[in-house]
Amino acid sequence: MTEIHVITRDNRRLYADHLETCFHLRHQIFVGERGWEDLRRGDGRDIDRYDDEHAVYLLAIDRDRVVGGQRLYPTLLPHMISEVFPHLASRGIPRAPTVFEWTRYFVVRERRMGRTDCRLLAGLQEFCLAEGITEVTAVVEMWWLPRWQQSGFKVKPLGLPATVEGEACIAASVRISEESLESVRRLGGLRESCLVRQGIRSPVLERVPYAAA
Ligand code: A1S
Repeated sequence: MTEIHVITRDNRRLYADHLETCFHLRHQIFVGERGWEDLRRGDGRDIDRYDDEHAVYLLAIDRDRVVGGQRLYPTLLPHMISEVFPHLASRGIPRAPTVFEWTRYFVVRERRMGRTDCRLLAGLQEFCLAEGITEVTAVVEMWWLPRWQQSGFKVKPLGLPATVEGEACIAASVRISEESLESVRRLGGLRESCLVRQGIRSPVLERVPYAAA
C-alpha cells in the first residue's frame, strides 16, 4: 500500500536512498517530460538551492519504491516565490512561520490514476494540520485550479496569471483545513491516515528559522 512518508532534517539519513531516487525522478519528470530545461543537470538529478536542511519532503512510497513526491519550504527564508516569481504575487508574498511554499509535486507515470495524487494531497493537508501550518503557497499552471476545486482545496490567487515558459501560471495560496482534508480523503476513498513519521521531532514548526532573510 502506498504511504506518505515525512522526511525532514531529523530523519533524512533513514531515507538517503529514497531521496536520491526522488531527485532522479524529478529530473526525469520535470526536465524529460515537462521540458523545464533550466533544471537540466549532467548528473540526472534535479536538486536546487531549496533542497537544503529546511526542506520537508512528503514522499509517496509503495513497498520501498518512490511513486510520488512533494516539497515544503519555510517562507521566512528566501524561497521560489520571493526570489524567482515575486512579479506573480502582486497582492504581496505571504511570509510567516506558519506559511510554507509547496513545490516539485509529482506522481510517476505508471501511478497516474488519481489515487496516488489523492494520497499526496491528503498527506499534505494532514501533515500541515498536525504541524500548525495554516497555508501553503505555490506557483502553478492554471490547470491546477479546477483540480484543487475538485479536491475541496480553498485557494486564493496572489496576483494575476502570467506566462512562464510558455504556460499560463498563477501564484496562489491554499488554506489548510480539516474540511479540505476530509474532502480529498472522500475523493480518494481514503478512510484513514496514510502518513508515516519515523524518527521525527515534532512539531517541525518550532524549529523553523524565524529571521526573514
Ligand atoms: C507544482 C505543483 C504544486 C501543486 C506544488 O484527462 P486528463 O489526462 O487531461 O486529466 C489531467 C489534466 O486535467 C490535468 N493535468 C495533469 N498534467 C497536466 C498537464 N501537463 N497539462 C494540463 N493538464 C494536466 O490533471 C488530470 C489528471 O492528471 P494525470 O497525470 O492523468 O493523473 P494524476 O494521478 O492526477 O497526476 C497528476 C500529476 C500532476 C501529479 C502528474 O500528471 C504529474 O506528476 N505530472 C508531472 C509533474 C508535474 O507536472 N507537476 C506539477 C508541477 S509542480
